[in-house]
Amino acid sequence: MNIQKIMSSLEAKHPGELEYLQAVKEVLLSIEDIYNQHPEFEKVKIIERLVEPDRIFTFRVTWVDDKGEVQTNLGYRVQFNSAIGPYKGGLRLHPSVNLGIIKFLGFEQIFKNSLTGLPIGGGKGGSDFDPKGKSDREIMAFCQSFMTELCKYIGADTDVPAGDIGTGAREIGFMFGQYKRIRGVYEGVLTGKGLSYGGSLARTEATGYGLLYLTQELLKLNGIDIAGKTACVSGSGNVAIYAIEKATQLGVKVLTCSDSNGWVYDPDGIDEKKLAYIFELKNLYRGRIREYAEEYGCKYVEGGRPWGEKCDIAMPSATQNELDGDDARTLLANGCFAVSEGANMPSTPEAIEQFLAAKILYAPGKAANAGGVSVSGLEMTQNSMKISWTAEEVDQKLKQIMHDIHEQCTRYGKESDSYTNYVKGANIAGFMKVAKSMVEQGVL
Ligand code: NDP
Ligand code: 2IT
Repeated sequence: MNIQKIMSSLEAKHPGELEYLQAVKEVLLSIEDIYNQHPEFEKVKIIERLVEPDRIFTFRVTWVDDKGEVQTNLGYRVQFNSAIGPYKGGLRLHPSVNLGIIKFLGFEQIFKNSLTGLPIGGGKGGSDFDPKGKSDREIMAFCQSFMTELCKYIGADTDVPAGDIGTGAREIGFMFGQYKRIRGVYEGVLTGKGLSYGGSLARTEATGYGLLYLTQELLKLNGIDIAGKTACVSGSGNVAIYAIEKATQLGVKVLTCSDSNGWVYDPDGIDEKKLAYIFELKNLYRGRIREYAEEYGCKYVEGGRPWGEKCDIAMPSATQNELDGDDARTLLANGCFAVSEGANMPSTPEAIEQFLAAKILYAPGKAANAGGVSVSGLEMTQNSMKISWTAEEVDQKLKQIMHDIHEQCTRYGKESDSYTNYVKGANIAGFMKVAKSMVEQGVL
């Protein structure tokens, strides 16, 4: 594999799609050796086919705001790869959304979904719509308009979207209603649905809980008990909230969380009661994390990220490239020995280099945050079978999946000095299954 040649060709074809190019390069560097040992992959040009999505839909989303003004946003759905199952991946609603971001997320999703062991391919979508400050009616108007176009391309056995940044239970509900209304079918076309209309128990908690299950495995393998450790978390959304909840249940003291305006440091730890406050603040009042610091009298820092605080474990759970080389050096200097990623691609390539060079325990998002899409896969199964499992059953299956993901990472990521490179492990394990399926299905 000539990585330089492939990357230059992609850079020429897709200039400016920086996050997508970053995600592709990381995977290629990880799989290079194993790819070169499999001439059957090169023979049918697996890499050249894998890095380009099967298809991309971009569309206009027009809706009317509360002042009666017409607003127009851009909508996207990238169907990246369906070698092992229907396209599957979330919908991001954030003003920063562009094609490069949706493509990076869709590309990552291929390998993550493969790692789960479930039959789901890779896709992603979203819009540059900003849900902040919008009324419920405006959110509904946007979601209905978005789905009016999206419904042409998705279906329970073809492409199954879900939540991501800015898309939670409220948005999924509005979108599901509109899909049903237009297509006239009641099917599991979205996951993360409400419990009264086909959602799975434990899906809301799944990404955060799964993150902790994987982190626990990481530490256990090295003979470290997670109880009694300190952690810094970024974000205060779906992933961060349930990561903090499970961490606290496991005896970890979580010192920080954040939003796009700033971060809080609570030396006493964010306990269940304080977490309930954050949940209401974020999901009911849609307020700012600054209010937590006012409520509990602790430190609030406007702007920036919490990586300067001393902790044992860092769990970036907000967005991509939120932890850079300098942050990584600071974390390491402060004794941080484990980083597990709740967000997708939160660490920059330079930060990852630092973690791997220091040989700390580092679990990339593809492995660490796969719990969300795993329970989405289980939601699809329950919808197909027209049954619902108990929360305990789903949680048990989630634990098993995270355990298996960890095992696959160690299988493919163990280096000669017995250090486990989870980046390599996750990328290779995810890639092998997809590549083999593509070979067996012929040149398409
Ligand atoms: P939410 O919208 O629920 O929460 C996102 C959190 O991150 C908010 O606190 C938000 O702050 C903050 N944030 C978002 N964008 C930025 C930014 N550009 N700069 C600083 N802070 C930011 O999203 P999720 O919790 O669902 O997603 C968080 C991450 O986890 C994303 O990377 C997502 O792709 C990933 N992920 C999500 C899964 C899921 O099931 N939901 C599954 C696997 C991964 P504010 O409110 O101020 O915008
Ligand atoms: O990044 C992710 O894995 C998600 N946003 C969840 C995707 C899903 O289909 O549940």
